[in-house]
Parts: sequence; C-alpha cells; structure tokens
Amino acid sequence: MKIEHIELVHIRLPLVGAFRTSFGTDTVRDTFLLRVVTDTGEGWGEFAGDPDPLYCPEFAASAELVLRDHLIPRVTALGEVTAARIGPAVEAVKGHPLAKAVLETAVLDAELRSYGMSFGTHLGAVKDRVPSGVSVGIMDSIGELLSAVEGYLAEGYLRIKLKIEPGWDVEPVRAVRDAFGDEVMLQVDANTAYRLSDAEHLRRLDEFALALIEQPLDEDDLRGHAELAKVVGTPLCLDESITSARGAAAALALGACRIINIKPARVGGYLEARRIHDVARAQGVPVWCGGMLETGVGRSANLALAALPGFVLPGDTSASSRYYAEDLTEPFVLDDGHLTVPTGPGSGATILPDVLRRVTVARRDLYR
Ligand code: OSB
Ligand code: MG
Repeated sequence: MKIEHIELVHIRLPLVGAFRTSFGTDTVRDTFLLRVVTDTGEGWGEFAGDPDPLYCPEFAASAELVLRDHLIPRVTALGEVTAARIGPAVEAVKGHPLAKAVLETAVLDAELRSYGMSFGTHLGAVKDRVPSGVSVGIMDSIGELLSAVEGYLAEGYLRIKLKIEPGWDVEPVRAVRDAFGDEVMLQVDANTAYRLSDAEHLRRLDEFALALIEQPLDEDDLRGHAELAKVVGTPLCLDESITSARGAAAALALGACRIINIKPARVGGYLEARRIHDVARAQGVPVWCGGMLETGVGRSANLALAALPGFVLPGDTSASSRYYAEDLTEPFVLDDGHLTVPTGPGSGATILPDVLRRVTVARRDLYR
C-alpha cells in the first residue's frame, strides 16, 4: 500500500451538555480527523486529544506539527506501508502516542478496507456486542448528579462511573448508592487529582463496594499507587499511567493496579492496545475500554477492541447520544445496555458527508 495524500480535517462538535472532570470542563469536542488516501482506497482516524494539554501532554496543535514534520515523513519514506510497520518506523520519535495512534489507525483502516476485513476480525474480537458504561461528570449539586444518573440508568447503562476530585467524592458516591442501591455497578475516576497523603480519605470509599478507583494519583507515580493499594481495599485501576505493554507489565508487577483502562490513543494505537490486553489476560487481570469523547469514527474502532476476550468489564463505550445530538456517523444506539460491534470493512464507520461538512472548521494537507 502506498500513501498518496494525508489530510487533516479540523472539526468542532457541540456536546449535549458540559462534561467536567478534575482537569477541566468541555462543552464542545474540538479535534481533527486524519484522512489517509492510498493507492487502494482511504482510511480515517480521529485524534483523541483536546486543544489543551490537560489530560495528557499532547494537544491538537502539537499533534499536527509532530505528524507533519516527524511522523508522516518517516512513514511515507517506507514506500510500502502497512499499519504494523508504523510503530517501528516512528519509534525514534519520543512520546506523542496520540499523534502516532491517529496515523496508525487511519492506515489500519485503509489497509483493512482494502481486504474487506473489519477491525474486530483483525484484532481478535470474540463478541458481537459489548456492555456499555457511562462516565458521569462532576456537577454543581448532588441533585443534578442524581437526575443525570437516573437518566443513564433508565437508558440501560450497565455501569456508572463518577468523576471525582477532592471535595466531590465520598458524598456524591454515597448519594448515588443511597438513591439507586447496591446492585448498580459503580466506579470512580479521579484523573490524578489526589496525593498519597489522601490515602485515609480515599479509604472511606471502601464502604460503597465500588468496582474500582481509576487513576487517583499522578501518572508517573506507580510506587504511590502500590502504596495506596495497601491502604485502600477497593481495586485500583490505571488509565493515564499506562502508556505501553511494558509499562502495564511493570505496573502489575509493582502492585500499582489490579485493573487496566485501555485507551488505544494513550498507548500509540490499536496494535499496542492489543498487546496490553494480551499482557493483562495472560495474568488474569481484567481490562476495559476507555473513551475520549470519540465521535462515531473513533467509537466504532473502540467497540472492536472492547470485543476482545480480556475486556471483561463494561467500558466507557457509551452510545453516541451520551455526547452528541448528531454524530458524524450513523449513531451508536444502546440496546439492552449493549452496543453492537461493527462488522463492516475497516472501522466499519461511514462518515455522513453532510454532517462532516457542517462541523468542519478547516482542512489542511499534511502530505501530498
Ligand atoms: O479519564 O477516562 C478518562 C474523557 C476524556 C479524557 C479522559 C477521560 C474521559 C472520560 C470519558 O472519562 C470517557 C468517554 O465517555 O469517552
Ligand atoms: Mg480515566
């Protein structure tokens, strides 16, 4: 496969409501799609980051520069390109996993479409549908939170994840447990908002039988998570800290987590994401598929990953309507708490041209 053209499509989609985490508030998804045109057809990827480096060090403008000046030249220099060859070709460039992931994903999409093969078949999916969880942002009041959770449960979501931060943790969790009972699968995500000195405070969450506490401490603090795990009974899950299969193996060996949130973008793409799945599965460690407010373009590929056998917990693989009144693709709809794994070629996503035109802010050639 030869790459002929790579185009960045800057998009802005309004969110159905503000989404607040310990690191910031989003009201719009402002990102870009990467369109890779090859001699066999085209493929698409979605940049998972934001315009600001708050969840991770990368942001949309940094990724554009890194793609244009450092990643794409190395990949096009290969001549004959496959998705598997991208990782080794860009290894010399330090970091920038989100930028690497969007390029690898667009190439993988083009490659699989040329064979008529789906992401699920390629990655090793064993399920036709995957259970859906939902990530619920920090709210201004407990009342507001309870009505949001009530709505999601009524829609059929099988797991609720509450975003937490100091000052919004024990009380909202208690309120949700009191209102909806012990049967609801409930977990929390701190996005690095705590210190190891908060261990006794976090231990107060143990009484609520949470499935897990996600990323309480800094991303580089594996030792701190291992220490915290000795104090807190609830299983710790890592998100930001896990950036590679080797790092996942190290975190597990250190006792820093018992569960892993796998986000393909955070680890440089679907191929490394599958390797993390394999490391975890070899040790009987549960994994689940995280999200980054993806449009249908990114969501469809995530669903394929979430259908691998080691993904034994519901992911943040919500329906399109969780974030978008109008998605870029046919919407993903909840059916009995599940989403269907796409089976069409590549990611299976078909971009709706009218919607894309309406949400496009700019288009720039990164390679021609
Ligand atoms: O920490 O999992 C996270 C969204 C953006 C950045 C980081 C995170 C999240 C979410 C929402 O929790 C996941 C989703 O529904 O896509
Ligand atoms: Mg998280």
